[in-house]
Amino acid sequence: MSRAQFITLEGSEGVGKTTNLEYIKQLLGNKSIEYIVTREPGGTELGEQLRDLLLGHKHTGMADETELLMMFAARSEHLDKVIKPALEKGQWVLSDRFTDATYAYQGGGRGIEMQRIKILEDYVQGDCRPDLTLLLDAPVEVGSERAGKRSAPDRFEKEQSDFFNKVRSAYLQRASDQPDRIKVIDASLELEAVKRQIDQIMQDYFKQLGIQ
Ligand code: Z5A
Repeated sequence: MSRAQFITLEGSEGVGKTTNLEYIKQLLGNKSIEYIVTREPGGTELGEQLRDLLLGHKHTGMADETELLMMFAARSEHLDKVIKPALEKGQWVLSDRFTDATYAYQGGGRGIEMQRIKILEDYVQGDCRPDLTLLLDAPVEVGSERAGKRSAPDRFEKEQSDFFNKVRSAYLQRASDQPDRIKVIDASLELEAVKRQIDQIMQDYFKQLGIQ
């Protein structure tokens, strides 16, 4: 049996990460794979408190570097308390966002040098990286419309479309740089068509790992 896998879901706001996470859980369940589901920023008590500070409107003028460091502070706790222990126990980890989001939002969106993010990634994570990343991609207007229908905007959702276009480009650039790990899914399609793409990727992945 292969070692436990670390899978992440990425994409800009409202593309359908949370919705499709449920579908991936089903696919793992069908293979009797033990897994945990988590999210970033968050996933631990401290991480969820940092999430509230990051997404809430109390600190609207937060410096970009502060935002970056808080993302990695939450991630450090998440790795230590949740992700690494689960993987060590043989449980797969399914995370709604991880470090690709930092490259996309703080790097692409805020304009922080990617090299600085890489230094923090290496420092905080050591050699821990996701094994597979599903990038749900859709034009910014599609995600904003879906997210808008759902709830009041958080501190990130208040950003303008220019910001989200930069986020999307940074994600797509990473996918083009790391095609073996990051699989791009056309999330602008209706939900059933999105699920079919996810199913194909996951079945190929199971096959690659020798999971019947
Ligand atoms: N952030 C960061 O800046 N740096 C970092 O390092 C990390 C995060 C880790 C929180 O993320 C914020 O943190 C995020 C980036 C930043 N801010 N933004 N923007 P989050 O994941 O909690 O927030 P989010 O991106 O806004 O995700 P979301 O709100 O949970 O959206 P989603 O999960 O992608 O979408 P959804 O809730 O599954 O779907 C939205 C609606 O669309 C819902 O009504 C669905 O029923 C509907 N939907 C879904 N798929 C479809 C299709 N295919 N057709 C039609 N309708 C659909």
